[in-house]
Amino acid sequence: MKEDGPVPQRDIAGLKESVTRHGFGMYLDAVDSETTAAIRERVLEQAAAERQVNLHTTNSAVEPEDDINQWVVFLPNKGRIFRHLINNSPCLDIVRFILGREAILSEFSAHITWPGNREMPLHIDQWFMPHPVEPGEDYPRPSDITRSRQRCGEPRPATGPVNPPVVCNVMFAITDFTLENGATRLVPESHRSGCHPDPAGHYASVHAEVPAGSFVVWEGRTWHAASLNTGTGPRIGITTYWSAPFLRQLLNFPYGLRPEVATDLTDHERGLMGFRVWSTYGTSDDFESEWARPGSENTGPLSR
Ligand SMILES: O=C(O)CCC(=O)C(=O)O
Repeated sequence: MKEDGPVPQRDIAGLKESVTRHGFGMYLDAVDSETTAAIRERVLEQAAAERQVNLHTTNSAVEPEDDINQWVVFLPNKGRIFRHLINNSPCLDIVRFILGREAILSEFSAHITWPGNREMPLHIDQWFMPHPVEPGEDYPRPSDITRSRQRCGEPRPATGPVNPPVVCNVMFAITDFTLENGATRLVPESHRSGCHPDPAGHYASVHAEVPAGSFVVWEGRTWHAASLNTGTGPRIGITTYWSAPFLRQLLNFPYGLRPEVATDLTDHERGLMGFRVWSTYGTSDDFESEWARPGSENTGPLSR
């Protein structure tokens, strides 16, 4: 189904308007063609090698039927070239517009939709948020919330309060995104509905058709999914998924980065990846330190 939605653009003010109004937007020429080609080559090489040694990641942890789409996860460990994307100014600008200045990177992985894939169900990324309640009304226990037991409804603006976004996703198109190859589809204005799509429902959506080097950005409440790849080649999107600094990161960068990568990061990148203490949260020893530090540097048992 088709629906009116935003158009791809080069204007960051227009992009902000689009995200506010529709819940998503598309930004052209974010990455130059040479860098995009080098990133594409590295992703495809890594994806093939991971498949060959059976270390590849599919979506089957959350979608048991979907074993064709492939994720190349934890990109900073798999090539320095990927770090261009988290230093991309329009990306950081729109992330901070949506989440504020202290947003952190939560995931950084490539999603490859291969021809013959399964349809990904529409979903929202902040599925873990408890819904707003009336004073005195019982509330969802936050640690009991699951991806599948959710309040579903129509993608119309709610009549009462809804949660604000606490995450957002900037997905870089590393190949062209087309109707045929699995471009992300999104439901305009669903971010204001305060509910989740019904897995059995059919909703009007827009395919984010953009050339390689662009990005698609959606905020955490917007209904979206990768679509079917009926073409002949892979569609590659790199997701830089960002969150409020009080949320647990989807990828645990401070723990999972290879040591040679962690030491090569700039302070700016370390801050983005969650090494910086936020208002005492994320501290690893000393409440007054600005940075989390490895256990080897922390105080152990002392005696006088
Ligand atoms: O690959 C895509 O187009 C969308 C991926 C997605 O839905 C997600 O990362 O939440």
